[in-house]
Amino acid sequence: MQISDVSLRRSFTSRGDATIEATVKVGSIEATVTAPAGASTGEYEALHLPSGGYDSVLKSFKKGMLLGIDPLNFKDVSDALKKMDGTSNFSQIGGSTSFAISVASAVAGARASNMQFFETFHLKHQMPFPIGNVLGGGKHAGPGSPDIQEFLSCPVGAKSVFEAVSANIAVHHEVLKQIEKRDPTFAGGKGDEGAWAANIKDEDAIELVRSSIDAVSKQLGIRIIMGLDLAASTFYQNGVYNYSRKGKKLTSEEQLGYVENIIKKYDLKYIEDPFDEEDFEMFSRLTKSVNVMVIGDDIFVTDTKRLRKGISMRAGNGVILKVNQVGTLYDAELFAEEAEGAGFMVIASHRSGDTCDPYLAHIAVGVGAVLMKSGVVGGERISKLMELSKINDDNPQIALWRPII
Ligand code: 2PG
Ligand code: MG
Repeated sequence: MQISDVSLRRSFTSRGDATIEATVKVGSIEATVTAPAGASTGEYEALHLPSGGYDSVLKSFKKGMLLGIDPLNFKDVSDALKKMDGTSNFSQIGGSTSFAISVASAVAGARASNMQFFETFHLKHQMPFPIGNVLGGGKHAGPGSPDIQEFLSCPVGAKSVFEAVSANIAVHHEVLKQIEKRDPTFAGGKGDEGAWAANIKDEDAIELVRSSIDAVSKQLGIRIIMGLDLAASTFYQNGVYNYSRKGKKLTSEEQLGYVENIIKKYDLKYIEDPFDEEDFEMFSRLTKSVNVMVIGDDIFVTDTKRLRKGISMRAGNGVILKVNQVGTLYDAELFAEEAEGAGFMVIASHRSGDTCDPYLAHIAVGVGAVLMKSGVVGGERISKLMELSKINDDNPQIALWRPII
């Protein structure tokens, strides 16, 4: 089986960012994939698009380097893309091009072999629970919204993915009700990922989401845990955490105390990026002092080298995996393998600017993720959630993760 053709087109993400769509052909079978794009990007991520955009991608794109490769050989496809690009961060062809070709090759290869895409991964498969943001702020919403980027809900007591997705949607609806009760003039705005974008301060928002989750959990009789993605690098400026929307500045030491305090006070079980992406030390201290999921996104950027440093310092106990941060499925799979080998949990994640492609669900199951972070509502989020639910229904032999928190 060989890649017989590759073509590129320009496209857009759900936020309207320019992006790349790739079609890979394997004989008469083909697959088309469009790359997502983040807003709260880590310093060390692959570059989404070169500054010259699509035209400059086309100048560096050499399709001949991919023809004849086995589309299911993640490594050969990755090596060819890296050779074509020639830089360490895909700054010539763009991480978007690399992502789209890498994923489309595997999807086309799976189709040509009558396999499901998730089956082409080499790690132990697992059915993750969906985790999604019901209220948002930071770089995903306007200046009146909280400094904290994501207020997350995860129904770990659900018996199926469908039940979990339904519970998260119920929480999303409950959050709207509670926002409207506080602010009858709320115009119903949402941020980039479909989470409510309300004019509310961080702690009031935590309290509101906490009470919404508790109400739905009680009503449905399902355990639902709450989490936050602070995306703290986005407001770490000149050595302090600058919560500018509520006029508060915290030193690193104070930030640690603040995070420990809200974890305890609101029974949070999941904390992502509570510190700046360079502060491995603080990640490590928090992981020692609390018994919750401490997850690194911008700190690791799906990069195995940065992860190794994190593992040696126990800077967290889980990682976000975003294929477009590193550029290829091969590198993302190595990253997941390294994380799992060290006992770190893997959370496969969407991007704030995403597409209606459903493939994240297969990546999540394929790498044995414990959670799939993909929002709650919106076409580009629902496509992934329903694909995960379908994989769950069609493959009862793949067990749902058993939460350890
Ligand atoms: C994150 C992501 C996805 P972005 O920080 O975890 O929610 O946001 O894609 O903007 O980096
Ligand atoms: Mg994040």
